[in-house]
Amino acid sequence: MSAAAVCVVVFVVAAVTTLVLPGPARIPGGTLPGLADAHGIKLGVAVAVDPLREDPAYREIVTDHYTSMTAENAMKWVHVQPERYAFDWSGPDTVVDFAEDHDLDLRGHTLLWHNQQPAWVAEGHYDADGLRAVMREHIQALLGRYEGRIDSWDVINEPFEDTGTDLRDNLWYRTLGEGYIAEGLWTAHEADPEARLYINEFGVEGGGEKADALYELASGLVADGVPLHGIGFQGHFVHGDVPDDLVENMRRFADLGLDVEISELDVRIPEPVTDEALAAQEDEYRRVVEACLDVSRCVGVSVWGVTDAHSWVPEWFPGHDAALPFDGDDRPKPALTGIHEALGRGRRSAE
Ligand code: 9MR
Repeated sequence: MSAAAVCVVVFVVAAVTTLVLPGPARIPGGTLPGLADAHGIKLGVAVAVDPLREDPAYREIVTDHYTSMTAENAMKWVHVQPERYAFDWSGPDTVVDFAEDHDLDLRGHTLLWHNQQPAWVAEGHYDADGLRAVMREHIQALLGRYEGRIDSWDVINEPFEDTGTDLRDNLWYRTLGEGYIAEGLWTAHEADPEARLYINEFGVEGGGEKADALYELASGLVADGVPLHGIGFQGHFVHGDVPDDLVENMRRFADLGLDVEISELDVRIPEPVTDEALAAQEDEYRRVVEACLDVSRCVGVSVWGVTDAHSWVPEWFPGHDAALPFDGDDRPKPALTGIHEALGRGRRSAE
């Protein structure tokens, strides 16, 4: 074969390889976990218990691509303590053991929230002292059981109304007043003094009045010496609407001395899901990971589900799909390449 022919063959093979091979193989410079570790951020994923136990392909996606896990549902109140004093540790144990076996960090999710509360809590008609006792028992049992094994906890989840600036009118607020937030954080701190404690919220990733209200709340808690260590910006985005001021917004929270992280990233695409939309989604994932890398106190980015087959999106937003970096057949999507490219670029120090 002539040199020219060899060149053509090499070129064609390279081109075909580039087209056919999925995301990470196209990007030089290391594995996702290796790059995430090298740049000092966690790359996390929310997991469900059943596929973690039963599906080897699911497990492999987690261990090959991520350095951290969040239990998508298993540590929520309704599953952990469905009846008072009747704790079910089977789900959380599976997640915690898996994380330890594979050397993954763990985000604990979540303690005080308005959803997925069992009826005995939600309809318990407790007065303030009664509810305070219920809160302490739950937090002490859960954090106590896994003390030192779960790196951070979403202690307060979604404390603001969906839109606007009001604190959410949830059971905790109605019964204990605004102070429930500090009480929850102090209780969690006593139960596991090493755990990093978070407020986790949505619709606050870019600037705006809800983000400003969260900033005021966080500033006050920090000034009062309450053990608040970080803010989780959930990051449930709609394709085409990822804010462009993520860095600026996260930095002002970081300047309070708080860690920040993107805690539940997904980018849902209105159907029909086209190749163009998936390509643009690649850029959106890249931008979000770059934003984290551009904030020195951003400790990680977690995506909210292992594959599109496990995502909450199609059920909750009919007509939207394809929000995650792996498709419903466990294949990597362009979004994974976006993450990989951002990590390949690394941190820019511009603060
Ligand atoms: O992904 C979770 C889904 O399986 C549950 O049905 C739902 C119940 O409200 O909660 C979802 O997770 C939520 C998370 O705990 C808090 N932020 C919003 C997430 C998506 O709703």
